[in-house]
Formats: sequence, structure tokens, C-alpha cells
Amino acid sequence: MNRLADINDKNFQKELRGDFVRDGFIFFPGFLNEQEIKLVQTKVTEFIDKKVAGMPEKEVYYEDKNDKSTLKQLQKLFDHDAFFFDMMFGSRFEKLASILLDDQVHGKNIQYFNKPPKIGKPTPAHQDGYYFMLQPNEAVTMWMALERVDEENGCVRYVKGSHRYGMRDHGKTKTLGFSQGITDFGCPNDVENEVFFPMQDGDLLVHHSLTIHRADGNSSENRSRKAMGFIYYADKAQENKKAHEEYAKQLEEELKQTAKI
Ligand SMILES: O=C(O)CCC(=O)C(=O)O
Repeated sequence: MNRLADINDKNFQKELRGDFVRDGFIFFPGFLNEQEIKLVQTKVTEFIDKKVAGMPEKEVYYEDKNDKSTLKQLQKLFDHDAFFFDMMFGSRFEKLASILLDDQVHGKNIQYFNKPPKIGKPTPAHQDGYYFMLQPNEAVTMWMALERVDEENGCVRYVKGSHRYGMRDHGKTKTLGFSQGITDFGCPNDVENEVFFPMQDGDLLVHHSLTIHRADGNSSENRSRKAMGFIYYADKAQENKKAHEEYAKQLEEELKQTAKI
């Protein structure tokens, strides 16, 4: 597939949607060009320096909250900075989400993810739709590398085609930022169909809300693993707002009680 093709090209859109429907994900190398990704990297660094201190504590996770160098996750960047608002809404990311879901879409979250060297933990296998609580469960998560990512510092792994088999059972995990994981992950089908993605900065992965995925921990001595996530819901997906708010409230209380935030 020629990923350099213009996403406004109808044939290319059809190809992208076809791959997405079949596999539950697409890989789009070089979604941002060198100049674009450099600007994003600069804006992310500025954001961390200037804005994080003023964010609500429930939107900022550290591996060790007493050590600011262990920042691991930020939520809702678009609420705090116009640059990220413009990345989320009316952007090429939004356009791609709309092509893949074959619907109008609603931007819900822009996240920053890091796995600090040596201590960045694995992301447990999960389906994002379990957190989203949608009917029908039609949404995408985009995951863009902000630097080189490989097996050493924490690749994303997908179970190809898993979005076609519904929601698996999830249970609580001990991983901050990914509180729910698939309880019986690891059956032969999961293992045989798993694919992983070494990436360069500016490369983009997009997965369906039912696609099973996980990520490695960061076992490197000195490399971070920085990335951004974008979440869009299809217009046809109805959110169970009450259940979602209750879940978010309960999670916040638990994280406070266990001194994680
Ligand atoms: O950054 C990671 O480790 C995984 C991200 C992820 O699983 C997600 O965005 O759903």
C-alpha cells in the first residue's frame, strides 16, 4: 500500500478502510513529515515544561509521583493548549478517523504516553472499548510515535482480526493508566495472530476499539518511549455516560487512596 498517497484520494480511502475492517488496525508510516513531527515534539516538550503543573492531578500520571522525571501519561491535552486542540479537531487525524469508521467522528481525548527507561511497565492486553462503554462499540485510537520505538523500549502489539470477536472479559490490573486487562489473554489464537510494530517518529498506528492490544515495558538503560494517543468515537456510537462517569469517579478515588495520584 502506498502510504504516501493523499488521504483525500477516494481509492486510497477505500484501501485504508478495507485494511482496517479486515485487520482491526492500520499502520501508516510517515503520517507526519519530518517538519511536522519536529514541531509536535517541540510543542510536547513545551507543554510538559509549562502546563503540566497546572493540570488536574487525575490527568497526570507518574511512575513515581515524587519523581517528576518519571512522567508517564497526560490526558486531554486539547483542554490546555490550542496547538493540541487543532491537532484533534478539524485535522488530518480527524479526517482519517472518519474514513476508517465510515462516519462522522467526535474527538474525545489526546494523550501523551511515556515509558521511562528501566521502569516503564508493560501495558496489559486490553480492548479500549471496554473503557469507552459504547453502543455500538465503534471508535478508534491512534497511536503516534514521538521517537524511535522498538522491542527494547516498548512496541505496541496487536492481535490481528481480534476486533471481529467481540468484547473479552476484563479485570483489574495493577498498572497505572491501564486499570483493566483481559483476564484470559494468551490463548493460542492471541499468540499466533499477534503482530508488533517498530516505529519511527511521525509513524502512526490506528486500531479499532475492539482490537486486542498490549505494549512491552521499557527495558532499555537510557531511552524513553514517547508517544501520543488520539481517541475518536463514531457518531453512531452511543456513550453510556452515567456508567462512564461512575467508573472515572471510582478510579480517581482508588488512585487517591493508594497514593498513585
Ligand atoms: O502506550 C502504550 O503503551 C499503549 C497505549 C494503548 O494501549 C492505548 O492507547 O490504548
